[in-house]
Amino acid sequence: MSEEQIKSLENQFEARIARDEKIEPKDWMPEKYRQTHIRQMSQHAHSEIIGMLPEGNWITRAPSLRRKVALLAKVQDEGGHGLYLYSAAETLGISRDEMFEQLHTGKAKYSSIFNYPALTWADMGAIGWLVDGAAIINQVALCGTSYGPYARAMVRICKEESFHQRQGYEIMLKLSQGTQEQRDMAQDALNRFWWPALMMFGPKDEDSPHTAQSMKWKLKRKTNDDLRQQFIDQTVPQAELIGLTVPDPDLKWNEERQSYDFGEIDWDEFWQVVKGHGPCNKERMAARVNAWEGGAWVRDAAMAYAEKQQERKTKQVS
Ligand code: BYC
Repeated sequence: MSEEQIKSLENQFEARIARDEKIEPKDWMPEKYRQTHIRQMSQHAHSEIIGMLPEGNWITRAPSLRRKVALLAKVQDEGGHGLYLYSAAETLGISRDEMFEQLHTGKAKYSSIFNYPALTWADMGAIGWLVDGAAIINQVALCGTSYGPYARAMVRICKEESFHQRQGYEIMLKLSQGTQEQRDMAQDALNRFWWPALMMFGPKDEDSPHTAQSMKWKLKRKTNDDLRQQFIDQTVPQAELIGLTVPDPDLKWNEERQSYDFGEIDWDEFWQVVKGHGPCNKERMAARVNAWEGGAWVRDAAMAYAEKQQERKTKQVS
């Protein structure tokens, strides 16, 4: 293709983005648009799958049958989200095997939040309330993203995340109405998960290498800082309502901005965790690699079955 032809395709592409049209898998797209989406969507999928681990670990220890059923359903939903997202990413020409390879070799990232341990039952409340709460804010914006399969996956995922957030908040509500020990456990979970939840939105806009381009392509509809602020403004009143204290001495309502001012995030900690040195990075990756290796025989059997079926069909036709 000549340079002129490529320029013309790029112009048509930019015009479609400007008109808020969705880009579909068979449409022409700049290579960088395709690669950026593969990066973000596959990392999003990996986050959903790795995100099953901290909560999955508590299913057998849920304090009642009702809690166990809800947690089981939630963890299963996260697995489903990962599968939609892998399928959506595959429409961009990457295989699932390649995506797993990138995860297992550390080339692809996953959300920093899942490298923190879930130490008590209250952490199930804090994860649902804060982690799914942060995820919804990020994902509601992504429902308007420009790549059709990603946007459509987000619509369904957001509906399920909303149930997850409420089940987490309800756990925190019940604990905060309980004994002193239960209230302390809820406060301790909030203390440990508050700052890592704020880090989920990514680095500050000024330190984010991808935000400017992703905003232009309407992959991102809001910046990292805008979404973080929205999360804080929404969540602080929820903490107050159940009598918990947000662990930030600099948190203060700003009348002029009609928003909360908040303290400085520990960005060194964030980058340490992203680079693989968080409290649970090694454990999480080992669990995923083991699951992948242990499941090899299932994939082989499924492939052998599919090949046999195909052979049978070919024989019947000839
Ligand atoms: N953790 O330029 P930036 C869930 C990386 S799971 C790790 O701002 P971008 C749930 C970033 O990848 C929902 N890495 O990048 C599941 C980039 O590195 P690379 C998870 C992070 O992509 C189970 C570099 O830092 N949600 O709901 O424009 C149970 C520079 O950042 C993080 C999603 O995945 C981080 N927190 O913006 C419960 C949402 N932040 O790729 C709940 C989809 C940044 O150049 N993803 N990095 O090596 C996004 O919206 C965007 O990718 C981000 C980052 C806002 C996260």
